[in-house]
Amino acid sequence: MGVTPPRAMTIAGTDSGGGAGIAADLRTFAACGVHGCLAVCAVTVQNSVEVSGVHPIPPSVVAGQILSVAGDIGVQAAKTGMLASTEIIEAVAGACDKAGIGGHGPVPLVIDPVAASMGGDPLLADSALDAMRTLLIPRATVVTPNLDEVRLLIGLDVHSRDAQYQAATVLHRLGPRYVLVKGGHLHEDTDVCVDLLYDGTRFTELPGPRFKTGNTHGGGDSMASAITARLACGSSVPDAVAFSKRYMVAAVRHSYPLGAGHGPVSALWRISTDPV
Ligand code: PXL
Repeated sequence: MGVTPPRAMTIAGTDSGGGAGIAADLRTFAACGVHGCLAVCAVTVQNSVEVSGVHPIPPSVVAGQILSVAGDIGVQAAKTGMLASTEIIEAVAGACDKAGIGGHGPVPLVIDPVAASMGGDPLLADSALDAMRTLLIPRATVVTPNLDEVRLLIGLDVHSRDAQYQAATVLHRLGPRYVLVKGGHLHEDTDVCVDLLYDGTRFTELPGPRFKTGNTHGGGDSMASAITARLACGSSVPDAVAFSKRYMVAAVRHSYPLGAGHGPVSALWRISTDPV
């Protein structure tokens, strides 16, 4: 008989192209040695070029998935991705509260505030940003916005390292324990990409190489999932974030073309035979 691994849950949407969303999350969980559970919030009709349909799941079904898993299997960490609507955010916040997920309790919650696809297709209603700010981000152990999401959440356009620090400070006031402001869209003409972690007291810069590739579909999802997986294994937040940065550098290095649009990062590099 095998030993039961740590369990992590993704609360997110599906991508029929298999590059982003729940597919990316479960690949990353598997590559990091944790058992992945899932609560589907929306089904997208999607290929590498466009999102041509978004079909939200009834909020009670979303909450049901979370509570069913929590009441039996149990999870040591969870993350949210595409949540689609205010009603689903309300259901997720309520179910997480009941299940003891996030809210600075013993089960960490990573919030990836997904708002749009790489091609700019909306994955979250504009009217749902307020629920994201007030119901979910305050429950987060770590919130992981990119710079587009920073602009939507707090109205700050980040074009400098100073502004990235300011964004982390403003976002921290919403109530998460940690903020990770990802720097992928900052200084895109340089060969470094600096993410910034802030715990309300201390800033930690996480520099990494920048790759010239358009094949970064699912990158944000995979990064948040790698953090979640390590938290499920008992790592501290700074260790989990540092791990996920190393993990993502390799995942982007191994990204591959797929279809005519944006290819995905390769969450599989860790279980391939290629040396990193
Ligand atoms: O990468 C963000 C994302 C998350 N979830 C789903 C997506 C995407 C991007 O396209 O389709 C379902």
